[in-house]
Amino acid sequence: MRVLILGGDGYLGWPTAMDFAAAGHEVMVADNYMRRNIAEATDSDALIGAPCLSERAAIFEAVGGKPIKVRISDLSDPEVMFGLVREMQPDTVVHYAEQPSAPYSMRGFREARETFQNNLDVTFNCIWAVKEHAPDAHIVKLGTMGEYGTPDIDIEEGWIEIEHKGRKDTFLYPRAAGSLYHTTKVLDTDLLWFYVRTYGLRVTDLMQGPVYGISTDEADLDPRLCPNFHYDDIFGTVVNRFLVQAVAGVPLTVYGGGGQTRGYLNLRDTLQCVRLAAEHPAGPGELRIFNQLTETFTVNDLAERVQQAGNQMGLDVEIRSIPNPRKEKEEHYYNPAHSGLTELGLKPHYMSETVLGAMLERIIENRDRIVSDRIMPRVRWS
Ligand code: USQ
Repeated sequence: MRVLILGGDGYLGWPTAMDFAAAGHEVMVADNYMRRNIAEATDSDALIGAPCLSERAAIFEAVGGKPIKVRISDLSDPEVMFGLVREMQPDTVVHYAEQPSAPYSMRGFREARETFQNNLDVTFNCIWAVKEHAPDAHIVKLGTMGEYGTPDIDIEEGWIEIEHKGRKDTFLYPRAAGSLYHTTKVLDTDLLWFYVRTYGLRVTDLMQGPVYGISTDEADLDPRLCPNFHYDDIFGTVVNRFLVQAVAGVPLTVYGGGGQTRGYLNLRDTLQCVRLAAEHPAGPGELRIFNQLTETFTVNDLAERVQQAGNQMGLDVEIRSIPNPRKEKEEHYYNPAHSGLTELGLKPHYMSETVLGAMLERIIENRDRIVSDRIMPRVRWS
């Protein structure tokens, strides 16, 4: 397949590009370095520095033997997006090109507006570029489990049948996101659904939980191919943060009561899910939605697992609840369906002590680069 990856410099975008290329697909990545720029502006640089995209592509070609084409350009500009799709004629467009941080989107008006404009503009341009120039292409869009929020009923895979006054119909599952960032993904889903049902586009929307991990088959070929591993309060996801805190000797930052439950997955499983979705595309006029997670944990469960893995390696890991900077339920029901990707062939890599131990080893190798000031939350929801 010809695969165009929007947001190919990100924590998920770059490993995804290498995974598709290694599997023999023709890959082009596009990115405007928004995450790098925000990381620099907010003093949130990743633990291990990643070379620029063209350097990473050259390193990957040298050690992995597969080319990845690179475009540094702003996909919120319709001319750029249209030009890329017209020129490449992709079979699949993987869309990651969004500002992905919930805390950044809640920092203030400028950051909220930047998140809102970028995320919606890129999705809108992607839809129109495909509709005009490659209408058979399959869009694989990264959504988030956070679109659903934490309702007091089971979470279905995207859709729900509702019976009302004796009649039934199927609707998008109700959404109630907990940050402006997550809300932009709700709006993306609605936009995609409108264009799918009106123009017969083919779309898979992946509702993904927080991802953890640092290792993939291709990233392990050379340390310079490592994904952007963040531990700061802006871009770091909770498991990655806890592991760095364990190494830095900082008590694990459980926000509030720690009963917040989410569906987690290993970075390796993100790659599997996206490729499975791409290699088994949605049909014309179909908005297919998968819940992309493999296990659910409370924040307290995660802290205990990291503590255990750390203790096994001789680290003295403390857990400490701190006031929750976010507005979210700290005790709630959580039961999301997630069978769709398993039915397509997903083989999960679960969060074992071995997996956490291997991540800790990698972090210990880079412990001199940890900046403790990036760890405590700097953004409050109110
Ligand atoms: N949390 C802590 N302590 C920390 C960091 C986080 O207790 O030091 C808690 C949060 O309050 C939250 C949970 O851990 O309840 C998950 O937080 P997170 O920062 O790992 O995840 P989140 O901000 O929701 O966002 C991340 C990605 C985002 C993706 C989302 C999936 O950054 O791009 O969409 O995970 S989900 O959470 O299912 O919406």
